[in-house]
Amino acid sequence: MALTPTKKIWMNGELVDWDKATIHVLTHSLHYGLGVFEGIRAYPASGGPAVFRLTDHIKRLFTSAHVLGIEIPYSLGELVEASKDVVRESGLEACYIRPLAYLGYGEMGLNPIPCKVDVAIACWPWGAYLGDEGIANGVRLKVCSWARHDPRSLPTAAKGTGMYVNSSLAKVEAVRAGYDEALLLTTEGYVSEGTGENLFVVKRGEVLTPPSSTVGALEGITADSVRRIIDDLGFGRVRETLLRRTDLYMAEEAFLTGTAAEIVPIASVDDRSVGDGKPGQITRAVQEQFFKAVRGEVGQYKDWVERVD
Ligand code: PPE
Repeated sequence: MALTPTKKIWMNGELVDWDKATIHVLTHSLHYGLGVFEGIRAYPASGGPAVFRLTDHIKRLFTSAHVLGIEIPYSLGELVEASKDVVRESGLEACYIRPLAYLGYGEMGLNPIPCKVDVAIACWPWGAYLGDEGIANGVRLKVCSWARHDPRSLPTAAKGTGMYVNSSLAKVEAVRAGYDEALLLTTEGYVSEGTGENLFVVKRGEVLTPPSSTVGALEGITADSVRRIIDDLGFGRVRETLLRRTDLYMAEEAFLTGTAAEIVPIASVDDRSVGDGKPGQITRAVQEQFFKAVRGEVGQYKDWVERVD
């Protein structure tokens, strides 16, 4: 998805011009993929742009770094404020925010211990990640041949940059085959997640999701919000359970959740329609409440909305 530049990018404590936010080709993370990042969205709210669960996202950035042994040379509060600065500088009402901590220039070789850690935060306008049509009518998924990387090989709990090779391989396979998104299974054949989204299924009226740590899925902040919304709307507590691909074929409803993707109904999996192939009642209700919540329009979720001004 093509980028639309904004004015400034925060780099190691300073706001630099978009075009000047460059790095050396011998930047360590570019070679070995050891870095951590976040994806966060700001939405228009009364009183200016509001960042959805900003502090929780920055907390996860620190957790990912902790898991991967990367020491971020800033505090949580500093990166929260820096993210707000970037949004404010952009003048945008709605945008996607990308904090990134990576191993910088100066060392080579696989031992990352001596490397310095650099931090950047950018933002840009980003429309519907899986398309407006996808949000409205659902996306077509394909179970791909690449298994989700095993938690014994890579710490799937961390949002690490290099781990996304797995997602990119899956995405390319699905897109080339004419689908909107890939669904990754574990090496044991259980449903894990999309390339950048968690997954929910409705079966016999009950909302189910795979247990993240078992299936190597990221613990999504959108998924966490959605679980609370589902419970509060009276659809019951979401139950964590292992799912097979056939559970999706037989589901009444299914949807994906993620910061970039937001809430996206699944119309079909492997060319089998999910339910009647149209967004279901629970999916619709969750979408509606989520899009209100992110704009600060639901009183009980106002703590999720962190205003920039
Ligand atoms: N699983 C994966 C693998 C993942 O990357 C994401 C976010 C999620 C689940 C959902 O997590 P959360 O955003 O906290 O609800 N993927 C980010 C990266 C997308 C990209 O293309 O880059 C995102 O949505 O920002």
